[in-house]
Amino acid sequence: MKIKRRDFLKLSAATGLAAAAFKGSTLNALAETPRGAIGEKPGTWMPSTCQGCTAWCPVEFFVQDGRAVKVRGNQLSKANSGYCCPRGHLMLQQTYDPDRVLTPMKRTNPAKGRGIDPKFVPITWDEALDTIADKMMELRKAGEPEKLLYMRGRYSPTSTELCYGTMPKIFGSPNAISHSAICAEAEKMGPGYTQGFFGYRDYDMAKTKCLVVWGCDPLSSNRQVPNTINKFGDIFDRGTVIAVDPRLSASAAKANEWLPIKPGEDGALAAAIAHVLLSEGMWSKEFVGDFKAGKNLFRAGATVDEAAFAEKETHGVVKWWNLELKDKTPAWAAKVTLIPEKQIVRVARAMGKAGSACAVYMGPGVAMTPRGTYASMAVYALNGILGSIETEGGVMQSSSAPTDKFPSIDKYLDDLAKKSGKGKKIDGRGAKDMPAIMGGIDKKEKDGKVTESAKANVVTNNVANGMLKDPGAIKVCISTWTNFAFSGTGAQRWEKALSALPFFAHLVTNASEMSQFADIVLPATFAPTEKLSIITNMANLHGHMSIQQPVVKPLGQAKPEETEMMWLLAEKLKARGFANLFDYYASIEDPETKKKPANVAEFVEIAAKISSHKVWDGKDKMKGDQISGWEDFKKKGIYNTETYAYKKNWGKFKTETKKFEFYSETLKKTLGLFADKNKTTVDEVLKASGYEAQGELVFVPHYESPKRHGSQEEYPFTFIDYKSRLNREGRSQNTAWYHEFKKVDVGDESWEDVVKINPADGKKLGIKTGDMVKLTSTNASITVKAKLWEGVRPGTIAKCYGQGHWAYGRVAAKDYAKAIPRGANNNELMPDDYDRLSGATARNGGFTGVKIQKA
Ligand SMILES: Nc1nc2c(c(=O)[nH]1)N[C@H]1C(S)=C(S)[C@@H](COP(=O)(O)OP(=O)(O)OC[C@H]3O[C@@H](n4cnc5c(=O)[nH]c(N)nc54)[C@H](O)[C@@H]3O)O[C@H]1N2
Ligand SMILES: Nc1nc2c(c(=O)[nH]1)N[C@H]1C(S)=C(S)[C@@H](COP(=O)(O)OP(=O)(O)OC[C@H]3O[C@@H](n4cnc5c(=O)[nH]c(N)nc54)[C@H](O)[C@@H]3O)O[C@H]1N2
Ligand code: SF4
Ligand SMILES: [Mo]
Repeated sequence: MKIKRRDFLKLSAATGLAAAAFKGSTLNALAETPRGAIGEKPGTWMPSTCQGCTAWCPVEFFVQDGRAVKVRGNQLSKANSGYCCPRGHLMLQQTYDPDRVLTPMKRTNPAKGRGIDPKFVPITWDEALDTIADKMMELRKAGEPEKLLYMRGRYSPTSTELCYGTMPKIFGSPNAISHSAICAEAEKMGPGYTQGFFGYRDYDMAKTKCLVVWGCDPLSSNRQVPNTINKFGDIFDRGTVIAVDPRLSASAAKANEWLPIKPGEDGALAAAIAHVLLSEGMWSKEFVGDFKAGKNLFRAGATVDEAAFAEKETHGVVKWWNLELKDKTPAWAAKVTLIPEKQIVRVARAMGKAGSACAVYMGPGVAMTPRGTYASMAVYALNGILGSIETEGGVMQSSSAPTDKFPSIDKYLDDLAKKSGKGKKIDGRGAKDMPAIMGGIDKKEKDGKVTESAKANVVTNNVANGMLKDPGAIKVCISTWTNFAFSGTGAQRWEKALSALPFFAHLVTNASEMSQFADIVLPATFAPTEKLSIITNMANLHGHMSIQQPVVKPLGQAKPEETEMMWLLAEKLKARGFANLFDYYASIEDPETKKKPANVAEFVEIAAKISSHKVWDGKDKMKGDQISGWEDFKKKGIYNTETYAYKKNWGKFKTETKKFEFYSETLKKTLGLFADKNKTTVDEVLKASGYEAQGELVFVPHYESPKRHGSQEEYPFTFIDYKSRLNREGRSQNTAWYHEFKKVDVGDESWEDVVKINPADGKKLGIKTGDMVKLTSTNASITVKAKLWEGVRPGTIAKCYGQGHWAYGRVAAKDYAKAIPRGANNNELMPDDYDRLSGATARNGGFTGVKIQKA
């Protein structure tokens, strides 16, 4: 007898099968909820926003009897056309995860470390907040508020300002640390130092004639999965899809051309493609300009007179050719990249043929590597040669929806905050060997005088090193939505640093790895279904602003961490004589009624209204969707901007020359300012930060050889890390659906965490599919199951990021009580290293050498 899925659901509800699967802390909450098959009972679609990945999709939940039972894209969304990706559906299991933290908890075992039971006991919200406020006040009383560290992981782009941007500053600490440098910051260096745009790009996928996915797999991950799934198939009718990835990704499996590049050699391939495009006359005459005499003088090996070329929207193409490209022939690149010369030429020509309708979609695979800034510039600059910047079928700067800022905090900074807030940050940014100049130049005008300095970026993963080096530097740490003891490379350093931290409060949904070191754990709302906030993003040539709202009642005693928890904490600080944070929060004003918040609920709503009011209050004339009031916005859940206008920024790029800079005057100026501040030279800075280039080469996109931890002899394999299609960053692995459907990752297996090894290597090592193997790097060893697979070339091995949780919950970990991981965490294998010009953590580019032994 065949049982249909629908019948199975009914059967399981009737026999209590489903309830049995949810044994645990939320059993009672779940048992109270009436159940039935979807569609049998009336329900409502309620809009909210998914934050499973950085697409931040506007979605809708179907809610029956107070329970969310189904997910789809917001039908009004122009970014995802009403669809969500496979991992959007995991939100249901995440919301009702039986292992969620339901009440505040305090540690009763002072010993901290992996596998040491924290002996958490439930406490009241009051007790938890009293303790945190007491610890914070001790710092202010001792005159050392800078010893407060606030770390945020994933966040809401608007309400984060009320904590990350506000709380530490008003308190008096410079130590507000965001996760962004373990995310994808190095990727912004390419568009940043060529085009003056330090941000993520959008792509005209509906029109592109050639899509080059380079170091990312946009069908599975990256920043616009539903839009890519929607548009990808049609590109084949118009032209070519090219994938540059050392691993057979979902996009590579479908592409016309797959270039399984040797990890970390992207700068070489990009240089050779640029060489072909220039020497074969395939650059954009409209964007780049032309030789004055009309004849192409770009010939392999030959220097060109700068005066012979008249540039239009760009700056320094001839300098770039002379300094870098003239000798970077496809034959040269073939040797280092292992991509055949013929294929390099063929691909370059396909790109040239599509011209300004060729979009180079660059991802972290290129950039999140130890010398990633230059690879990022080299790959991104191809868009400049092709002239596909803001053109039909090309690459756009992101559209943004018009959020409003919260009022200035200046009035609320007391003398101590002003003094201590200016101190050195714990992440080491700005040192000679850690420039972290992602963001270019900061220009400030005061009393008619303009001062300039290099903008500093956060160096998230270096915080653990800072804490280990100076154990007294941080005494109190508050952190929201983070799991750096799992998500940062060299994760063991975080375990050590957190073990030594005197006081740590963690505001999260689940007691994952980092929470095991906490003194207090506070139950946070699961953002997409339980929190009120405003989210902005873009895709498909539209920006959008969408609401995130409690479509169901928060589980247990969960509260939103960025708004409600901060208000409650501010009240406690006020009761202890430090009122500035509370007074600031209480000063914000409802844009509609002009009322100030009288209580926490009003504060949360007013915050959301401030961020979003421009799109619904009718005072600003909106060019996109027309929305009549706050209630209408909550009902629709989304505002879409007008369509992105092509060539919008031509002639006014935010670079020093206002042009697209192949010779980056912007980088030259920024590095100059940085070197001056550190009383050294640009060449010294580059050397100290581990780059190869010196002199003029520093200012152009160029090839740097890949940096590798471990010698080829001792560690003969090169490790490739990538994201699962089902990873909701580090957060979906406690859902059963994650493991059940794991096989949707090309080459992966359900309920397993396999390392993929080329069959030729397997044969040499005597390893078969299913064998347990020990992988050893310079950092540590992990043990996992082997799978022989032809999707990686001999000499490289690939393993998905996401598994290896030893905490988090009873599905994510193999044995939560004994701290035994399910699978293995790549971040324990990979050492911590950085693209030091951006401060970003390396996880790609094959920087980890590995040896393989049978376990
Ligand atoms: N499914 C899914 N999607 C996500 C997320 C998620 O967790 N899951 N997270 C979101 C977030 S926070 C971010 S920051 C984005 C970014 O996420 P992605 O764009 O997915 O970036 P990575 O995970 O760094 O993936 C790196 C890619 O580069 C390849 N690669 C590794 N080394 C090299 C190399 O040397 N050269 C080249 N050319 N390629 C290389 C890998 O095989 C992989 O395909 O994704 C977002 N989207
Ligand atoms: N090897 C390797 N490492 C990586 C990556 C990779 O591709 N490979 N990707 C990197 C990238 S791009 C990123 S962005 C980072 C992400 O890494 P982090 O910023 O550390 O965040 P996560 O690990 O996704 O989640 C942190 C914790 O937040 C809690 N949580 C889950 N949902 C919610 C919620 O709704 N609200 C609150 N308050 N808490 C919640 C859970 O306890 C979870 O453990 O990881 C990076 N690490
Ligand atoms: S996981 Fe990402 S792509 Fe998928 S629905 Fe959520 S935000 Fe959109
Ligand atoms: Mo990220």
